[in-house]
Amino acid sequence: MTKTQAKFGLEFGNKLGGTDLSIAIVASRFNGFIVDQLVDGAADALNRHGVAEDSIVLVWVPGAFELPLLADQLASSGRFDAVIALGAVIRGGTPHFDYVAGECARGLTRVSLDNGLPVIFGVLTTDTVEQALERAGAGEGNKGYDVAMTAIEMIETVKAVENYLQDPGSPSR
Ligand code: INI
Repeated sequence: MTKTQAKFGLEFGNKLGGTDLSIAIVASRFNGFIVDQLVDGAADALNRHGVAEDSIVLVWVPGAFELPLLADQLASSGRFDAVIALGAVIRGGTPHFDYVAGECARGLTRVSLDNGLPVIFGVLTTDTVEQALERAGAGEGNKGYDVAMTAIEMIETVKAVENYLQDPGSPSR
């Protein structure tokens, strides 16, 4: 995540702080040997940023196509600050790659906008298993880690803008 210098008197974003957050993760079992590593990466990021383990719920679904439905169930419950969707769609072994990957992305976007909640896209879409594994490594280069950071940032930014819009005079951003 790139940090940018503030350019204006009023700016939002770039804030990270995970305490008191409740996060739902929905993950697909298809290509589970890769998705497991994304889940580990996400757990690592959330843990390092102070999200309590008992404030994280993990739900498994069969494949990436099923992610939007469960993401919607979790998002609409009102219990979570964000939903992180994790999966791996690999073109090599997937004649219907475009349908699975496309509908998954479209569905998750809809869930986010319909519920007004950050729904974070942590679904790898690659040509090969090797490319997917490269993005699911330990430490640097783990998409699960990266999208968990995106979730924390988006929660903070949405809240800050919400507070500002409700009370533009308030100094807390
Ligand atoms: N699901 C994935 O998550 N990744 C894939 O690569 C994949 N392939 O290769 O087909 C895949 N298919 C299953 C799909 O997500 C649904 O579970 C299935 O179509 C039932 O709705």
